[in-house]
Amino acid sequence: MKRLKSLEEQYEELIRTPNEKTGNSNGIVQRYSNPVLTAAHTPLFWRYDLNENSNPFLMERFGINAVFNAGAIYWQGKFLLVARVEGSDRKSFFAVAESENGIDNFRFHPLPILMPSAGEPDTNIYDMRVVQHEDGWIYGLFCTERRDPNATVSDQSAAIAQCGIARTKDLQHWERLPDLRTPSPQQRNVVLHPEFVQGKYAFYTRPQDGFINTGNGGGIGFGLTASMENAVITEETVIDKRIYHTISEAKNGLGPAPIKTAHGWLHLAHGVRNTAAGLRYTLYLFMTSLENPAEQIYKPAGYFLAPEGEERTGDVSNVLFSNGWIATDDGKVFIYYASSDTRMHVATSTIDQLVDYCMNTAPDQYNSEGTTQTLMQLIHKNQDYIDQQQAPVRIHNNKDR
Ligand code: M1P
Repeated sequence: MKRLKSLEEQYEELIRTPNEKTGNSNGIVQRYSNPVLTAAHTPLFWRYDLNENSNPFLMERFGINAVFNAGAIYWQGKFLLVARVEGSDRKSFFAVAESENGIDNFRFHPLPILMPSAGEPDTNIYDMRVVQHEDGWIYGLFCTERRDPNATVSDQSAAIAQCGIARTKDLQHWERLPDLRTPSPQQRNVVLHPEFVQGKYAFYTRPQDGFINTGNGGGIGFGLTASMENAVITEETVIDKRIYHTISEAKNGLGPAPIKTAHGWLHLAHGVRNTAAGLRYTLYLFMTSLENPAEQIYKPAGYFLAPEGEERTGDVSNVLFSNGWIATDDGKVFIYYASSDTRMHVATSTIDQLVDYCMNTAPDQYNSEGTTQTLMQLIHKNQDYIDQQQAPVRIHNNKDR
């Protein structure tokens, strides 16, 4: 009993710890000192049998390995994360955690989501994108993974990934719909656009040939379907390609559903490159046209968030991954991202900052000379500005910069 009391105290202290801003904002986003969700944030009554008679050693009866890759939605005045919770048996499931301010004090709802299957049972489900669609439903799109039926007995890792679809009105009761069908043999990182496009449901996809490698596929795709009850995409157009010697040369995938701004749809995605130390996942932004969300209009070079400090290590090190963000009515943006497939963090920004970043950061020139020229232009611009500052009449004196 003494140990249980101590566990409860530690748990409450963890949940109630305030999350402070770190001092190193790059002007694009503000990071915070603590993760917002970890395995230790899951309720004690999920992990322990609290009955002294059936658990005299007060041992964990259900191991939780990690909490990461959460979808996000602002719902009834609260910030909700639909987290990927991974048991120590390597199976993931979804569970909702909520906070009043979106920065700290995230607390799990008592029960996880019991996701119904669609025909053949899912072996593993993960990475839900939560989308409030204009048709009135909240949709959850996630990866459903099943063993490859053609795999040999000696190969116990070959899998087929597809996009599972479920919908809800209350985030508690979920109706499972048939999995999305596309021309690609594998799909992961599929996202529903929040509005109808040409009167149809619009999906961002990530066609790929293999479970890990994209093969001839890859890139962020776009396709339309008339119905969610029988979602079939017959034509996928790649709207953001993977390109040699960029942060997404190996693969990329859309994160959460895009945010509508006055200047276009704002998209958050992950890009993956190969290194001698394995794959490196970073986060990048781009924008597409309001008239045609499949038409890219701005894409700054490189990433805007990459693993730092403790974010660099975990079950799959050197990974930042995001499938959830929340834009509030006052123009703030809460970016929820996971580090190294282990824990969840928040970074804050505003629509104005993120749009400014997209519109005014130079695009990739795809070679070192172009990169150097981009830098030269900035240096010369700054030199001109400094020269003007030294002139007797200053153009302005903005102390906030
Ligand atoms: O391990 C890093 C990520 O790998 C996959 O993402 P992608 O399909 O883009 O490679 C997913 O399994 C994701 O969950 C995971 O975080």
